[in-house]
Amino acid sequence: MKEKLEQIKQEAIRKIKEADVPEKLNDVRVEYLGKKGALTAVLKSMKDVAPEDRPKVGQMVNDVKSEVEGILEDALKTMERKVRELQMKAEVIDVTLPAKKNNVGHRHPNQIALEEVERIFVGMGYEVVEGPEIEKDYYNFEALNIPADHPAKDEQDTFYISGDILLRTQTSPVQARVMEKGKLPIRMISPGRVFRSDEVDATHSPSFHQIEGLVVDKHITFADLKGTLAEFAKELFGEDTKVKFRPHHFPFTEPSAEVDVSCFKCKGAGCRFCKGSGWIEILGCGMVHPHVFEMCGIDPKEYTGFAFGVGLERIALLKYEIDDMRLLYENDTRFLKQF
Ligand code: 2NM
Repeated sequence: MKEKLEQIKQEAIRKIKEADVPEKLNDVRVEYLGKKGALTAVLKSMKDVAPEDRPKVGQMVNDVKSEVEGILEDALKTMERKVRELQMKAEVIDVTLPAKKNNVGHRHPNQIALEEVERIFVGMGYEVVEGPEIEKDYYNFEALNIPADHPAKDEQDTFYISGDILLRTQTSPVQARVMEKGKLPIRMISPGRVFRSDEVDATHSPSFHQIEGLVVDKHITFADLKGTLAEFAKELFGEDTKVKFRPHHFPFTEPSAEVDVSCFKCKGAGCRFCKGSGWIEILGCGMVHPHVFEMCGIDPKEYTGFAFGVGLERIALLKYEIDDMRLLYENDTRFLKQF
């Protein structure tokens, strides 16, 4: 019996030494110490041992059992320590290595230009109001005095979603909605994305951004419009910037004008930037058409107002001297990180 126990013990120790993963140690535990294990089997076979020898043999079996258990526990601890050591080695951080370059995001040139324009008008007491990009024909055209047969309404120029639902071609529908609410006076700008069925080139895109402004109050005159836009141009392009109003036509304003600013590059002498003229066109404007007021429930005998619209991309291209609008949409970080 003694030899048999010794043999079992040596066998168990050999297998413990051979084990290279915790699972294998567990297999050894089951094989020798488990319910159906080799040592348990010896205990069960005690009935064949002479009664007077049983305490001694029982003691022997239990000694081997606890010895194997002890070796097994030690082996498991050693194995866990080794695994941990390997893990520590693998996870070691070399604090002397040079740091990875962290690319910090920043504002898109359109966003920089937008925030600049917003800052100027908010400083003059204007509210920034946004509205839906998907609009009703009514707010995009009818309420703004754009008749059904106007060329702007042509499917060639406007993206229609269904009969009377379209992608807004300007942000003035936001202003029609504000006027319709009837809270006066109004001093607002509405920046946002607009859509026109244009071919892509250096100065056109089917989707671009506009900032439109609107002031409605009693006694608002064209002089207020001129003063406001002259101040805006100075803040945006520099204190010595001059403005020039040229008569124009828009359906929603009467009278209407286009505004040029003196070229901020050559100060009006003429250069590549202003195509030699000394002037750069930046916006459209006018006095709100009485019919627009009527459509929006405002009495044009009591109230007057002015409105204007600027293209955000146009401002960004001018301010940052970019010569192709497509650069603003391609999201090439080599280009964008310059701003
Ligand atoms: C422009 C030019 C002229 C304009 C008109 C209105 C409204 F809602 F009051 F009728 N909002 N914006 C307007 C006037 C826009 O963009 C070149």
